[in-house]
Amino acid sequence: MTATTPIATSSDQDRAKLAAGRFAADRYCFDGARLGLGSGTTSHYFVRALAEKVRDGLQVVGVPTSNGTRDLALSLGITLVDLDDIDQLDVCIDGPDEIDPDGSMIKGGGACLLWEKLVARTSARMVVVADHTKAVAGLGAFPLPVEIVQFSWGTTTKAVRALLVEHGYPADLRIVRRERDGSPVVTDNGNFIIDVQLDEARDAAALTVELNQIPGVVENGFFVGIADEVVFGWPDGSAGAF
Ligand code: ABF
Repeated sequence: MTATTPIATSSDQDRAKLAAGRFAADRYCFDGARLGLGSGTTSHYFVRALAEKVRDGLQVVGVPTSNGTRDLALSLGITLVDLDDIDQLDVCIDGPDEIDPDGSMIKGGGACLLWEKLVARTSARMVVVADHTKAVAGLGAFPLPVEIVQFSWGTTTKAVRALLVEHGYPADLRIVRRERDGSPVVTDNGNFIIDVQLDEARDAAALTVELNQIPGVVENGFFVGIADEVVFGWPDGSAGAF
């Protein structure tokens, strides 16, 4: 029986995230599992619940999707491996910023989308862990993160805008380079993030391919056709897989 050490939660959303993370650790982690470890607070609730099982003797290895998740997993005693050293992960557990009824997502609010998509794509199953607020009828209210190289980032941003105009979005749609404390956010890969306010993302499947064809674009936050299952958590502590 896993002793569940209480994790302080402060809000309905936090309680829902905790429920989703714990549910995923119980449902998808087995002895010998090779796991993709997501980034963001919901994924980190999963990592903490997984660590309790590891302390109880569960044998797993993990591949982190960010330096932050790497540091958390190592601090909790979870064995990490390099993605290049294994042919495939059994399951990746990661969280969205938005997820629609088809399982398409916007991710990257935490600026970790590149490793997240690489790890998700190298996993036999991709399981999304989300609190109840992440479910949307259609993507786009959350700004779409696009990871771009620092060199000539303004030129790349103009090319992104031109592509979106070709797709029928307004020429003045809001695109901003993400900053924190007045400085540009730099990803774990040394790149910038621009956030694109689409409002209503009508064509995520096409854009997720076309955006990456723009010189200077490294990856985008549309995750289409990647999620296999979704675990939603609710503030009352309940959770379920769909
Ligand atoms: C990361 O976690 C990001 O892709 C996504 O933006 C974020 C979701 O964060 P949280 O679980 O904290 O809501 O995976």
